[in-house]
Amino acid sequence: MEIIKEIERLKKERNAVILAHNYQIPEVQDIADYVGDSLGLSIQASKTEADVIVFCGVHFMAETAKILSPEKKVLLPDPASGCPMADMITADELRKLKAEHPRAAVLCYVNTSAEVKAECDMCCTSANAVGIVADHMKDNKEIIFVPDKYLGTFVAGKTGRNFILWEGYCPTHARIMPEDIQKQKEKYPDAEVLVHPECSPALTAIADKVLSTEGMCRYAAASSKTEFIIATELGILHRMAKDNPGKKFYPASERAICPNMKRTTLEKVLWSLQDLKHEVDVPAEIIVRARKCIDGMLLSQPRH
Ligand code: CIZ
Ligand code: SF4
Repeated sequence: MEIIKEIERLKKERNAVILAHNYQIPEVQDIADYVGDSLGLSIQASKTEADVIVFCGVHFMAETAKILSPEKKVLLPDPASGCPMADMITADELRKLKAEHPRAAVLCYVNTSAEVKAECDMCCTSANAVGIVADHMKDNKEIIFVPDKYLGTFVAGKTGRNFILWEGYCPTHARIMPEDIQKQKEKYPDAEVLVHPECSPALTAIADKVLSTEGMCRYAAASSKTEFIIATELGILHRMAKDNPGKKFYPASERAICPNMKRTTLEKVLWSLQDLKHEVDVPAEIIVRARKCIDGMLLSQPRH
């Protein structure tokens, strides 16, 4: 295809790398240099030698890449690709919550703006949240966890801790209902049910395994089972099927589509490389403050 050739040519000319999240559309995943979760993408962003990072994901992920590589140009092919969950808490709201709990340590999910991260002590992804709390926050008597109340509830349960939670959630994962899983279980009784911790407790309760997207990919590859019902954003199914020929992956719900993740198209990736747009910038002072908790996130290995 002409467009793919042109993307490849411009990528070389610009010395660019294309990073794509697991929830991106198949065509975008297929032209990316690396496909992964926000932890993996952040690691790639931190060690790339490219001058330009085309980030096929949502805004907070591109901001994280910029914080890790401030000297690089970080581009978001569609500037309107936001994350409604990340938008559910502002830095002002977090400062107010901190003032109400002055002794609490603050842990944020990576799905937050750079400004919110600048207010936090630690940052986690769904792949390493349990490990960060168990290994690095043992001595913190009070912990504020923002913004995902479902991930927070899940991690609190796993670690036996009590968190001060925020009322945030992912609208895409919240659309998956327990009855969707029941229906798929009736159709595919031998399938294992893998549920993302952004789903509600009603779903994590009926899961065979609760895993981040990378955790799901690793688990499915290693499992002797051949059928899986997947309760997360549908984009992951492309990668799972591609990496595991012979195994079958069924969506828990056809409704689990993140409109923001689907905004990135091949055309927009091409335009992004042609025009060097849309650049994501983070103020220097925020970079310094947010960097500390992101560095901690990168050092903590995934634990499922
Ligand atoms: O951390 C990420 O990339 C997200 C949003 C989900 C996951 O579990 O990988
Ligand atoms: Fe945000 Fe949910 Fe979309 Fe992920 S799937 S980017 S958490 S809205």
